Amino acid sequence: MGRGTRLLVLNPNTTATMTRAIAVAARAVAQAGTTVVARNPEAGPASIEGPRDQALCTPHVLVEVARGEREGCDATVIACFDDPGVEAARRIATGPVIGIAEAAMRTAAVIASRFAIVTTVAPAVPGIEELVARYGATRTCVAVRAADVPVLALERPSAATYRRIRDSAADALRADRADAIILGCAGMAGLAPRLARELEVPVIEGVAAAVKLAETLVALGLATSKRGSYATRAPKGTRDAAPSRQRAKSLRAG
Ligand code: 5HY
Repeated sequence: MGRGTRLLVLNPNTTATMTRAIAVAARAVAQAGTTVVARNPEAGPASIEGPRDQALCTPHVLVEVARGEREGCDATVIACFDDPGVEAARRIATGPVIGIAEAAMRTAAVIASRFAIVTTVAPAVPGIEELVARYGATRTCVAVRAADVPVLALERPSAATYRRIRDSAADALRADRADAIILGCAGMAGLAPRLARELEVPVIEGVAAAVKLAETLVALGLATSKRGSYATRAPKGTRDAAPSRQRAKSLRAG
């Protein structure tokens, strides 16, 4: 048997306990032969709750994607529901790069003609709505609702936190006539089985969906196309940033 698939599962925020929870969710569904390398950057926002956090985490996401590829990872999962840096990462990576929001939306579209996304806080909603449009899901995604739960409150969700998420999902089923629910935060991964049981509808969790999609792409021998928008060859030579000391000197020299 050849070596199994090696997946980088990258939590873009810097909360290591959340990275560990994401690793548990990824390993729960990964095939026996798949190695999950779960990581987060050393620098960047502790949680990503809106466009500014997303911008701040992106450079660190790219550094970790490049590192994972150097270490032989076959594919990368970016485990944050804003899919931060996915497009840019595809321009530097050779293996597939999968955001959990895209994996969840494409999976949901196969099993439901109407699905809703329940995420954390209101500032996260516009960015997710942009992803809905980018992934061509404006017709199938009938709502993006914030449960008003901070990302880091999901670390040890209280009964009240769980209830907020469940009630937002119930509202989407009733008021938005959704037929399925997507959990709009990697930190909600552990809640999927209970929510599915209580709501009695399919609950799609992005980390799991992305891990299985990554395994499928690798098994099919499919990697990011290096033509067109994901081409890696820069039209001109690129230069690494000079060490800051040297840069300061050259600036002083004028
Ligand atoms: C996530 N933030 O999955 C997103 C969810 C959100 O730190 N991990 C984060 O609220 O956008």
